[in-house]
Amino acid sequence: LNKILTSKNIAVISHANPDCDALGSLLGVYFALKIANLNVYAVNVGPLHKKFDFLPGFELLQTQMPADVDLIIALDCGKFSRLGIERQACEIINIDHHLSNENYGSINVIDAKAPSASAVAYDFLVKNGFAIPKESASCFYAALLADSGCFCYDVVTQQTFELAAKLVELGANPGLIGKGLTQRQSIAQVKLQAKVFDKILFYKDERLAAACVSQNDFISTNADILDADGFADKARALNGVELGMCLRELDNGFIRGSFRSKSFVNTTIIANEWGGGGHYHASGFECKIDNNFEIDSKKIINRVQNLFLEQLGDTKGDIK
Ligand SMILES: [Mn+2]
Repeated sequence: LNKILTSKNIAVISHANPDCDALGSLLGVYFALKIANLNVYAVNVGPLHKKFDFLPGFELLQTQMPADVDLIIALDCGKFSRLGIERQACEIINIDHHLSNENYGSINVIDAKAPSASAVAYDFLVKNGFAIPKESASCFYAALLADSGCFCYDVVTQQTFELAAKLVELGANPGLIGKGLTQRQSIAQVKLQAKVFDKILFYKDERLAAACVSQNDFISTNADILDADGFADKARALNGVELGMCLRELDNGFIRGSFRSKSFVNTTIIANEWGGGGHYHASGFECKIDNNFEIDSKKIINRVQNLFLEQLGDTKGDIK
């Protein structure tokens, strides 16, 4: 606490390619420190997708780290390198819920059982006597809603709803935030989805579903890379599918892979294969393209099938 109160300029930051938990946790902490009269910057290296502009304070986000910062508070980020910034001389408070967190902070506040980084951040602020303004409550609620899969994941407990209720009491509007998060698709995104799911691939008795999105798919539907966010979730949502995956061809010669499992597959083990990471039910990686997207996708999917089977072996008789 002293570190926070004695710092002149604090940067609150979260991982590159931020999701709703990253930005919601970041902005929630930002507003709580702001009303405590601290000098604070909201920083994320981006890219910042406008679909998150329903979050209070979205317009305050800056993509460059200011030079005069003497404390960094990192949120929802398991690895220092994912913050996308240079090593700083100043101290870091690392607030997160990734099991794989590398404890890169001078203070590490990690709760791998928490449904969202915002839940950890909320506890941290309250324990240290900070007031939670309405804007923080809204941002924390949005982050909680997103990272709990709209309260559908196994991490959701009675405490999750108690936290949600508390955030609503503090001023979060569930209807507004829920619609902001789930009912603002662009037509380009829907067209991209139609195109990609028209050619979705199934393996292992249709328990593994793979959606592949090439640069050509993005261009022909006028969609951008972030419009494919959520495709792995949609693949997993299919009846009978245990593991949903999405491979995207980025415009810089890389592939981004995302994995989502329904119950027994530990997706962290799978993403680790390509140097990625994440959570039990959600993980991802990026790797350089060797040949071309089609050939590399096939290779990755083949490897995933084997990793899937290895985990299936551990749970024999457990699944349908
Ligand atoms: Mn998170």
